[in-house]
Amino acid sequence: MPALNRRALLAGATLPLFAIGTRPSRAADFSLKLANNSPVTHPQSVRQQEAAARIKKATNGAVDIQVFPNNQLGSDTDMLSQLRSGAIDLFTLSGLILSTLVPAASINGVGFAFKDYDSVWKAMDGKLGAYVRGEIDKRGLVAMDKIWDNGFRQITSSTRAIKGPDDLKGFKIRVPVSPLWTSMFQALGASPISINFAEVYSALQTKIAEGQENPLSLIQIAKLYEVQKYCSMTSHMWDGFWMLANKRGFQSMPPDIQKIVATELNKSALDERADIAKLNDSVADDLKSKGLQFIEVDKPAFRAALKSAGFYAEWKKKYGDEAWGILESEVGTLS
Ligand code: X2X
Repeated sequence: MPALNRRALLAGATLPLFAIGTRPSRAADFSLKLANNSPVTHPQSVRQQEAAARIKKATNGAVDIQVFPNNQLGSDTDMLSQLRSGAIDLFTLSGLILSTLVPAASINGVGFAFKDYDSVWKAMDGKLGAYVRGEIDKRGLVAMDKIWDNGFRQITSSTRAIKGPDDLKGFKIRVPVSPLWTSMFQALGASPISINFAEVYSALQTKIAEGQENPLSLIQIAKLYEVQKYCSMTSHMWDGFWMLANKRGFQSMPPDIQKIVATELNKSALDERADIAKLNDSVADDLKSKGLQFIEVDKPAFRAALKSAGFYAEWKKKYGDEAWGILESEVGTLS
């Protein structure tokens, strides 16, 4: 924690509630719940635990964050409602799913917008991210500055090898609950089914869905390879998790405390990005050794199929000229 904050806190003069360092251990002034949808061993969950520990220390116990990973508090849809009502204080959620409340938040998921991680972080830590956070703010939530990495998404299947867009015809693919995802896979001719992540493994196991799409790191950590046979390297979109706070709750804490919480959460987001980058070096080999068959695809063919189905034109209209202009200023012309 920055020395300045600590001194300000220790002074206690402006923050009588936080007579930090002058009292024996006692219940925290702020007990917060932080929830996510990722397995306990996912870097997201691990780094959130670390942030909670640092925040507790830096506030001398005034802020006690309990982390509930792995959908312990419900599906993404449930947890978003709980965040809005204040039953959950902090929640990491894919921007694409958040778009059910904040339409602009799915914009980073537009098909094939990003070519690599450099362009992702430049946009999300830059103008595009700032624009989306501004939209989130209008809906009573606070998004921390640094978005957490989920990753570039790849399509897996238990039934057929997807090599090009034609192979997606009628393919029963699970997608997260988000209009952009449904629209994109409909444009590709597939039959998308919206299912929260909490139910994905069983939906694949029972073949309610033939396939799904997720970053390799999650395919590994959530053991989806156990119920899937093929993995097509489409990298059709990049997806990340915004660290969201209930604004009323967050702003009920003194500004110095808010700053500590935000700083430490943002630091852990950067740690988590590095973890995923490291995982990305080895995860494909590991998945191959577990029996997943990898397929290299003709990416431009998927993009051309989206274009000819009118996908880009439709979403440009939905997001509006301002948002689309910011996206294109970061990644180049899309339509
Ligand atoms: O639901 C998914 O597939 C996941 C875990 O990638 C998201 O949170 C979007």
